[in-house]
Amino acid sequence: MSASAKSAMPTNADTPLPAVAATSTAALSPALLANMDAYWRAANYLSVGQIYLFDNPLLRRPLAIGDVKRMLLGHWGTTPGQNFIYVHLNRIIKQYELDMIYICGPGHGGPAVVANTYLEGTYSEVYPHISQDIAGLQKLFLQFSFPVGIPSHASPECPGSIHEGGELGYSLSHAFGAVFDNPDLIVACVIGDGEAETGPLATAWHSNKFLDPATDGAVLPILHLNGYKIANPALLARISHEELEQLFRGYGWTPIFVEGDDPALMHEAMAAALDKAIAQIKSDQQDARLHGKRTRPRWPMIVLRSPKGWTGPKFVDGKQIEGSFRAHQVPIKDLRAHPEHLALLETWLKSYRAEELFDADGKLRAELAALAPLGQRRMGANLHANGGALLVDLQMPDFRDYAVDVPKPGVRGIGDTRVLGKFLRDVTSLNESQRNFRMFGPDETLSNGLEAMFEVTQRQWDAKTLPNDEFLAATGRVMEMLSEHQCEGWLEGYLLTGRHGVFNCYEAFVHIVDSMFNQHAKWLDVARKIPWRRPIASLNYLLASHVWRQDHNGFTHQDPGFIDVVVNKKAQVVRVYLPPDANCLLSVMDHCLRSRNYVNVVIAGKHPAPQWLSMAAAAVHCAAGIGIWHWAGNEKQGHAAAGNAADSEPDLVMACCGDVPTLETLAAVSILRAHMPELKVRVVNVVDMMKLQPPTEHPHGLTDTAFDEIFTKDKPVIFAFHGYPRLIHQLAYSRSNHNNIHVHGYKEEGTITTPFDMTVLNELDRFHLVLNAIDRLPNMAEKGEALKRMLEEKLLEHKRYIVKFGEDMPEIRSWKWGESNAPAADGGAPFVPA
Ligand SMILES: Cc1ncc(C[n+]2csc(CCOP(=O)(O)OP(=O)(O)O)c2C)c(N)n1
Ligand SMILES: [Mg+2]
Repeated sequence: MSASAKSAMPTNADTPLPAVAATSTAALSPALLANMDAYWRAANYLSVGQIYLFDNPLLRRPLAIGDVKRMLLGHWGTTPGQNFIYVHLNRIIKQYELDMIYICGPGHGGPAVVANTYLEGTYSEVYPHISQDIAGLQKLFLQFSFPVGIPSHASPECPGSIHEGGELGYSLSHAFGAVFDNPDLIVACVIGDGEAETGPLATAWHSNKFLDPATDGAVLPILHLNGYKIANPALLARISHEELEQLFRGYGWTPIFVEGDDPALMHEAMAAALDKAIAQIKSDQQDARLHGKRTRPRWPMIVLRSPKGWTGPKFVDGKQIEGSFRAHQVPIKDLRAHPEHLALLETWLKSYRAEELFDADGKLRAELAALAPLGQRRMGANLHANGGALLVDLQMPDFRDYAVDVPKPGVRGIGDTRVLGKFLRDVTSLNESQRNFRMFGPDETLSNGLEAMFEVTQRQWDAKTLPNDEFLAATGRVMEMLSEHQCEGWLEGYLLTGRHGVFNCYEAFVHIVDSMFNQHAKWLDVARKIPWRRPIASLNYLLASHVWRQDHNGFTHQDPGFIDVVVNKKAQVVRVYLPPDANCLLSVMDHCLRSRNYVNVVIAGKHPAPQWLSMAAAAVHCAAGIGIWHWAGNEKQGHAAAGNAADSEPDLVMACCGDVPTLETLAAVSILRAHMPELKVRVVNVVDMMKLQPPTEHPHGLTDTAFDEIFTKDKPVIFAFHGYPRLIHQLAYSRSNHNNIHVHGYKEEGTITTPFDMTVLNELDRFHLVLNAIDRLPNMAEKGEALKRMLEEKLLEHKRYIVKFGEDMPEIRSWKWGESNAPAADGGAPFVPA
């Protein structure tokens, strides 16, 4: 369908449109049309007021330069179009009793969402000082983009927002995340035509193939085709109408065009388009819900082609503003230097005829206020946009029931994520009736070892299926699309509307969403300080298939740097866990799924690997986040042998963080203990990286005293770390023993090679750890030199062996803690711990 509502003014359309008589739809009575136009004018007035006015909010006296803010900030261009959309959505919410929220894709349209949530009354309810009178208006205007006021975007401070839209591209993925498992919700998602050029947005149109019309809600995309970005035309505005229509049809949507610039005609056209869209959504849903129709609907979407900066100044200083990129930010500037600009601003403000819109006290007139929906139907008050208010705790199985039996340290496991998979499977089934838990991932649930999920659920998929497909169904708890952006955006939308989930991803490729993580962490940081925003479930990353075990993939798949990105964010928001074995992984994930308002990063392995702790010990260790593994060290025996059991200082601390570093550390310790039994070695394992920071930097941080008790004040610490070594130094730089901490980690050496050789290439392997320890220990003399020569020979032997046989040496593959297979020097007794 297409409705053309053009005046003589040229718009950005380059192709004549088939004219549909807008008035033929008669969706609006003349009185309603007039009131809706007045409401739109009120929203536009409040938007311009926010950008410009310091005082004199209703222009009850002539505008003076002192009434204008000194710094003029904000974005006008997108705002009138969004105000137009909002007033029309209010009408259909009332008419069809819709449960609807609004996503402001071009989030720089903050003045629009603030203006509308103020007009509908929500704003004053959450911020009573911004009252519905002249004093409130003045504060509303002043706070916008003003020190200690509110940001210019659709930020967490704005009621009704789940999407700040500062970084463009994620609106549609957030919208879909919000409607999964919310069958009665419709998300009206405004997408900027510039935003639509971003990669994440371009692929988000495909989200319609993952929506179940029976059990999920609907998204109504509204492409805001105002023709321009900041300084350029928008691509979608410069392709032919036919091409644009075909593009969206190709994506599986039914585009409804509303095009023009004459307000009266456009009101009619927009109302008709929305009526049509809602009718189609309802009928598609009924077909699926009542008639069991299983074909994918071609959901409606709206293309709103209107001038950028609509109703604003047409020309300033001889340059076109309305309908051009110059409308993007503040259209009339330098008012203090150019008095004629003050007059232009006054004329612009007066064009909205505020005296017709607000009563003597400055309150929106009752007949206009009546256009807004009531109570929680108002988009600013809809609880879906304050998801924590709807959050229902997950039904959690007891993670201890999934414990791996670890009668002694070093027993071989099946792959830590495979154990976790069974726990997540049962989280899924226990919450099946609540429908508030989903797992997201780009095609990797199976390859990350979480195959147990498919014992109880499927991948949700509403495109074609073939008999040979596996685990695809119209409804399911697993969401897989090969776009990390979609997985992240869907999950964020799901969490922000009060549900729970996990994003499982290859460690290297989670970097694709570094920036989305940044934005979500910023949202959480701001939201947790806003009293009316209720805490939401944490965003849980499960990074399996990590840097150390990319056996078939090699260098491109080896990158542990996501942690570095994460730790830059506010300590109150981020948590990073590296459980060394399956029981620890279970304990950590149980904690993460119960937590609120965090981003939790959990890094775990999927390959068979040694298990260290019984479930009881794992729970204690993970609760502490860091601990001395007395069973692995020998400081107690060493001291006793030296006749000084009271002295608790070891000679050497071998620390580890991550599953592979833990394995290599324990293998290194077994070498040291076999060859230097008199050496007092302490083994420290770190699960919670934030323990390394001081408590002033992170709430989990160890005090200096506690840190010194674990790492000593002056003994060498050989620290085997999963990620880039610099990070440990960054976290521990202020500790008294920092100069003695020698970190081994990923040094960007990678290729397709054996698992052990990956550690050798990066000097994280047992031999290099021991070599470094010897160099750091005083008085090693001849014994140390002999061991070093032997280990250097071992490294050469390792290279010769893998090049010849293409796998690790048997003594590496079969190495087990506590067995007498530490390499024995001539005459050296092999180590067999008790
Ligand atoms: C990912 C990203 N890149 C760049 C920007 C800077 N930026 C802010 S607004 C804008 C233009 C947006 O144009 P459009 O989506 O068409 O919005 P509208 O015309 O409605 O203002 C750009 C490039 C951004 N916010 N996000
Ligand atoms: Mg635009």
